[in-house]
Amino acid sequence: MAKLVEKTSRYARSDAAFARARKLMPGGVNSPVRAYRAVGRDPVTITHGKGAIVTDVDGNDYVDYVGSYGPLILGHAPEAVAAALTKTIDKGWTFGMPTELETQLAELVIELVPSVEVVRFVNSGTEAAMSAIRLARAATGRGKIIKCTGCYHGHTDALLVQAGSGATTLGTPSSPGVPASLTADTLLVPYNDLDAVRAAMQAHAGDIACMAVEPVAGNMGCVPPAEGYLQGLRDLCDEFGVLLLFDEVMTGFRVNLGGAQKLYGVTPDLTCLGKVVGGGLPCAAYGGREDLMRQVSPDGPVYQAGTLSGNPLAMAAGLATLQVLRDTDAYLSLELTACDLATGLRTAAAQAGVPVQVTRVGSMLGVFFADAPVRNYEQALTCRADRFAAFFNAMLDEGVMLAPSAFEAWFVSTAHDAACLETTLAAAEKAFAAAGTIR
Ligand code: HOZ
Repeated sequence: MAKLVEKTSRYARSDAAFARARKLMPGGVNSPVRAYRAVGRDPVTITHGKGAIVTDVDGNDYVDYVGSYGPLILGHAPEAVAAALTKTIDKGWTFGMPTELETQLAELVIELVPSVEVVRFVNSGTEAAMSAIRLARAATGRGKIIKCTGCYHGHTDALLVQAGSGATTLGTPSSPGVPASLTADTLLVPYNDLDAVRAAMQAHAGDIACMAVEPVAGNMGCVPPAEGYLQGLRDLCDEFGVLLLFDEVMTGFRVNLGGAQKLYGVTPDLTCLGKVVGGGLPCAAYGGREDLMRQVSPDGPVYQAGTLSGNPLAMAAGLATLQVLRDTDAYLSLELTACDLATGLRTAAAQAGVPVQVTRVGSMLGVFFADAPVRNYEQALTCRADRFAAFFNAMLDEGVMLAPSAFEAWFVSTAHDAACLETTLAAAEKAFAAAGTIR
């Protein structure tokens, strides 16, 4: 189909492909932010990816920092994962019966993630967060939860309140269709604000099941925790008998082999994992203290299930990915590349005279078009989305693929090499200049 389209522009075949898709699916996509509306254009349509590069239907190559929104820490189609998938697929790919691959991945996750003593695999981060909250409520016998504005824990009803990611990008941080009764027990606090958490816990003492937080916020751009914030949350939770839930869907195996909890030395009661844990296949997990996790069905009464949960392909991809991360110097290489990228971006922005705040934790980055440091959602919202849009479009034209949102993180993979950085920073010089023309 794509080959029949006459090439009138760099994106002609993508435009044709998307016109067809738009007739068939809401916004032409299967996840809203992919529609590029926040950057004022239609998306390119991808044919394949290898290493750090994705290629579109027009044959354009891009250095990719989307990385499927986080899972692809080894880049696209890494050999170790491809080999594991090939080996597994020949044996069948779903049984609705236990396999040894599930046990192997469970063993590795439990070995690597400090808080996880027992784990349950699910299919998406949304499912993991929803299930962990249900467990927290059941275990405490309490109904209320605390979440931070701008944090995103998937699109389940009770958590889709002042949510980051696509919800913020598209201007619907709290969605219609979510009854007020389902969010009445969700208390909101600003990220990085311990006083607000204390006040909420005092005001609702004895009623709060858990405090849910992204230990590094990655869905309002990348916002690192202030020094002492995560330990402060741990202490407050202990003081008020509230469970601490780290949503490490984005940070798990990304900022450190043991996740943000290992990096910052703070152990939550429950942890959600996703993205890297499935090596790019639909897979997520929740886990934590054994006494809590044993309350999950069938060991306990807290019901949660899934036909494709723990399916062999996802388990094999996750296992192969984690083994590479464990057995190589991947995190050193990620750290060096991401550090050079962040430094280069700051330099390029300064040369263009455009104020930006470049944030970074390991291989997660944020570029805020803002004058002052960003520590929470309110501050993230002050960033110049119009300048981001100009920057994004110029980067795309220069062969660099970013998430089409000022509120998503950039992800570096082990496949990003010096040539990728050179391309990126050369593009960034032009793109910051383009952003600077927006007054
Ligand atoms: N958690 C993902 C990154 N914010 C969501 C990506 C999406 O909404 O498609």
